[in-house]
Amino acid sequence: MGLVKRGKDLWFYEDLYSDVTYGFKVKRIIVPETPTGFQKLMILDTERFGRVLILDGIVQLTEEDEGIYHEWIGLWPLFAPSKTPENVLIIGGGDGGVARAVLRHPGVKSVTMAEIDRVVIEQCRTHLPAISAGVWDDPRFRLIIGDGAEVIRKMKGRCDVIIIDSTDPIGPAKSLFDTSFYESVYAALREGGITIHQTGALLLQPFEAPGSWRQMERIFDDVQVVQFTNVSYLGGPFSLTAGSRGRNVFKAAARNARRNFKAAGIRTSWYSPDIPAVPYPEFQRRLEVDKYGEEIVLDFPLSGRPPSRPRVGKWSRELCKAIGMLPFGDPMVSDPAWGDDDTLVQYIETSAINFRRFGNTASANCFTCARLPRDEAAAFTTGFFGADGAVCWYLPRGVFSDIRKVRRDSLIYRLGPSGGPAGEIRRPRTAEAAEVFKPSFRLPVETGFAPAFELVMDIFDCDFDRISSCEAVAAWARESARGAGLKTIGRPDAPDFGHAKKKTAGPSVTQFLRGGSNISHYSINWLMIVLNLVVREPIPLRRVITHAMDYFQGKKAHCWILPRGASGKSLKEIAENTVLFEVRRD
Ligand code: AG3
Repeated sequence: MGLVKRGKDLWFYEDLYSDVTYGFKVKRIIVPETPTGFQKLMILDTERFGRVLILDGIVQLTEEDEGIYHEWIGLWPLFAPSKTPENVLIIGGGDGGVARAVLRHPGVKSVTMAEIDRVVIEQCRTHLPAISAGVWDDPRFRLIIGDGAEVIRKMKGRCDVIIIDSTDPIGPAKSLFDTSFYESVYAALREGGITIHQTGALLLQPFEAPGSWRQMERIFDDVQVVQFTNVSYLGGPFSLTAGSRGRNVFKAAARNARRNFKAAGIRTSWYSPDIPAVPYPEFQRRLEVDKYGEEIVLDFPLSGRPPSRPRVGKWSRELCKAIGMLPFGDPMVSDPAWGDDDTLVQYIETSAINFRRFGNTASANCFTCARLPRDEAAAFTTGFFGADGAVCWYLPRGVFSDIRKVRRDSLIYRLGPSGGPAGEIRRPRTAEAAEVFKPSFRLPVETGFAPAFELVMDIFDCDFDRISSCEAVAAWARESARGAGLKTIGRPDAPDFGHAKKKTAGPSVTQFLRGGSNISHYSINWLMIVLNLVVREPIPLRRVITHAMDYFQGKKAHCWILPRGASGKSLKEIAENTVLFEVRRD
């Protein structure tokens, strides 16, 4: 929204979220919105907050409360380690606020700042001089105008602390949230070194801190979230995520901070070692979860006439209520002219629910990137269609640990009266990727075991740009179908639900295919994607999987092959035809 006139007053409204905003009255425009070549910069003057720096419509700092953010991000990593850090690297931070906080510490010997946007520095020096408070002339300070991602690659093992003072991962800062960037940050740290960066408002950006935590946990030896609240970053609890090189760096952080702070003898306004800036326990729990999605797939025979399309639509609406998820957009249904029995896809809050019919077998699935009331979803669905019994697959999706845990948690069972498993529980057969990729490997549709099959892929450590853009995921769906020799119908549907802004897990895409099937995608947590492809024909498995991994630049994938529409077969045979395997791309 930006600047808005209200009567004779001028107001500013922040644009970060599509459904909630932060607004204040403007006294004077100091620098009207100006493109810098990297982003749009604006500086306003206000009665309440003093001057305010805004980049791409998002408040970066206000004179009134900038000290909270700058002291915490600048001083927490200086006081947490046992030894005083001497060499500090700041990525971004063009307003100079972080450098000011860091240089207050007399033990710091050098501060290098790599800022990509010269205009931010110039404008802040002119119009917000108190933020940097003369750091530019400090002999310990060195400025590099350039891309932080490149600067850091040349700094192997030289930094004690690396502070990434960036905007959110939606503008020029995007590349700073890549796994390869974190790898170079780790390489640039000395043993015992710490890096820290902002990871957004914990409630309003619920996937950002957990995503970053998960990504950093794979690279750094320890990870810690620092939580604080200020006025200018809307949404209450705000997070900084820190990573260390060395195992026990954060263990004694609180004790070290008290001692080091005292020894440094500096006065602060907002930072204090006596404030334990740990996340609320609820956030800590969310950070530590290892599973980012749950899916239940149900195959059940239909008795009597197949359900009409409106009835399937009713199922999707009512299922949303039963599992407590909001539907997004309208359900998409296949057209009989496509030679399809019936397919319906309904996007929901964090992913989607699907219904497919293969003759008189129905196959439904319900996938959420949050908690799924699995048994309720199963009981509701079979009850709704009057099915008597079903074969169920419960798939833990987006599990970051190894394939053994994925197998242990993947369940194949028959549905009991209350919606839970009845009788025996089987697990998928695990295989080596090499076996599945052999020309002699037979898919369930090739052996005649089932009329269709589903290929499920969870791909990790993906390229942020590809998984966070609707256009990019739509292009994947199109290319992937073409590469597999599948005939697409219409265009991929990749609606923008404001994924990065609202409480969804990421962009989704659905591409209908001729013959009653589709491919779909949801990205989770800014770093992984989950893909499903349901087809009736054989596909070149290896080509499809490696294409997806190359396209999203994922390093590892957990894949399942599930027979679909074979509910009449024994559970043992179904489990034998359900294959779980891991693929790596180094
Ligand atoms: N950079 C962090 C701005 C965070 C705004 N994001 C948000 N509210 N989710 C601040 C730069 C100050 N040196």
